[in-house]
Amino acid sequence: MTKQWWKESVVYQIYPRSFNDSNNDGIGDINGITEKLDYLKKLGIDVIWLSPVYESPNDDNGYDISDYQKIMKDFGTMEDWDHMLNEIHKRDMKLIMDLVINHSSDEHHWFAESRNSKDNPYRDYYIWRPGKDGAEPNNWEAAFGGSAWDYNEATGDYFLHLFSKKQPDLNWENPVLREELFSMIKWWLDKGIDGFRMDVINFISKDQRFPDGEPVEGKKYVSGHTYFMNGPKIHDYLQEMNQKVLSNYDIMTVGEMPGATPEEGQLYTGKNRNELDMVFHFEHMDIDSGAGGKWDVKPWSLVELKKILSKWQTALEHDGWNSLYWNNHDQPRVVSRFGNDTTYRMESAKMLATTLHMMKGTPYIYQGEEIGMTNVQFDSISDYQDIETLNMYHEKIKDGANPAELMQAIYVKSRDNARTPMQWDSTKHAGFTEGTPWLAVNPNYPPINAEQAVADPDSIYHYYRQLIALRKKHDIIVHGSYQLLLPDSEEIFAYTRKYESECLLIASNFTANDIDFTVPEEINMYNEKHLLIGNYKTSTLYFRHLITLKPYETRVYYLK
Ligand code: TEU
Ligand code: CA
Repeated sequence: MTKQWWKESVVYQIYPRSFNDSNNDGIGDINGITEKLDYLKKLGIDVIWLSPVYESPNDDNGYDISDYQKIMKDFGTMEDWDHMLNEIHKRDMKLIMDLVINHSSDEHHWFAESRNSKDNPYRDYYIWRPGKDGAEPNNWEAAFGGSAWDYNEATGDYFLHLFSKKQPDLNWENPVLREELFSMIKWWLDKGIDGFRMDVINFISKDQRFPDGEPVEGKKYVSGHTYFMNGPKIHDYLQEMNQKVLSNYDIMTVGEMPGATPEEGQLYTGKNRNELDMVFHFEHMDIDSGAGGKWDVKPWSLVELKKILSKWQTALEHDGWNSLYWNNHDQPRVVSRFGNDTTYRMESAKMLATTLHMMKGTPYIYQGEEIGMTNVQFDSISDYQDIETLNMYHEKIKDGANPAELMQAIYVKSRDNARTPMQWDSTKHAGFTEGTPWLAVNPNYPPINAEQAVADPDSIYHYYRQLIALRKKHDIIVHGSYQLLLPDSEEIFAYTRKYESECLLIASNFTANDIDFTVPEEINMYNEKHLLIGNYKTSTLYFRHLITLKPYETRVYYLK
């Protein structure tokens, strides 16, 4: 394996609660993952990213950790985890764990101590500030609604929580806290894992003045992002973590970075920066959000999507590295969001996969994406479980919002779209559990499930297998330079990749209509031309200057 093996890898994200339930309590678990490792190996993935399985009260489904070195009972035991890691490594796959160290759970013993008294040894593990004019220290809004500060009787002051009030932010200014976290990180690495995905890692450094955010007419609480996103000491902290721990292991690290720009992305991942290997940015995940934020759904533009992804391809072209993703446990299903989850579900899922996997960077597949799982539309808000969705709904209903309109926004954007149980087969609850699933299975599972996909050679699953296999076979996919074509087209996403004497031409139709694609002149300088992969059987194997792309058709031509 080369030192930077993660540049050639494909990562598969597992959201354990919804992946596979081995003991029929309705909750996915670690032994359920181990049961499905051969399915993942057959898909061809190299690395598994496992969302949190640590002890947690589940206020935010495990992103609120109460013991970083214990396994949540719902998911099994540390022995189950050790067995899973061993089975993953036996299959020549790797495991990265989810590191949630911007905040802990309020049920972590550190916080229980910290809130006890102002002179408690753990006091400065968290961020405490006195109130101002009888109210919170500033006007920041928490991601899950309300103020980002909560009052604590015992000490008569407030603690910061950028997410839920049960997720108090850790105080990274405190070197003792940093050392505690570094030794926990080392403990997991010494257990043999292969790296980390780091949760909102670019939030850990806050402007210590904690100034008010920009006021917004009619809003009591507003964004404080300016004062904690890519904060003043973020690079110091990441370089310290790298120097003291990460650099001593052959691992991969990917930082989840809401609000990161390509320039910052280069600072986080540049080869001489000694920070992280790659980042998840969010720019392409915000293109269907209006001025009112995530729930203010607006039509998205392909021109804007191409501009954003191309900007990141170019910015990290020579130094730094991209992660490539459409989906994760926080985002709606891409075939429903940017494709067509009815008439052209199969074609558009394959087109989206091709468009992403042929770019430069490490591709991430989120569980169920490889079989074209779609968004869900539950009848009532009581069918939903996600804290972000529920808090938004109840807050807006209090403000007089129309329930039906809120449900429409929830259908498009709720995180529960990604969290309905993995659809394994057409038996009850899609084979996810023989109990009652913690969150209902999407009712469209009878035709959309892994068993059907593995049996159908034309399935999205087998198409993903081909894409992954191509990445292993052609260096140009990993190392080739990227060049966008037709930047102003709202129908076609076309680009080239070039490497030594080779070129790939990728052309994807993002519409439900036949669209003509004029092949760029420069292509004629190549003698050898053939179709590398396409999602229509009838894709021609040879060139013409004018190609008519069918609805959601994608083609990758190999040129030399
Ligand atoms: O998400 C960080 C984040 O920015 C989320 O607020 C995300 O943008 C939002 O949910 C999209 O609607 C990470 C985890 O991925 C998420 O599951 C956690 O809820 C959050 O941090 C707090 O740990
Ligand atoms: Ca279970």
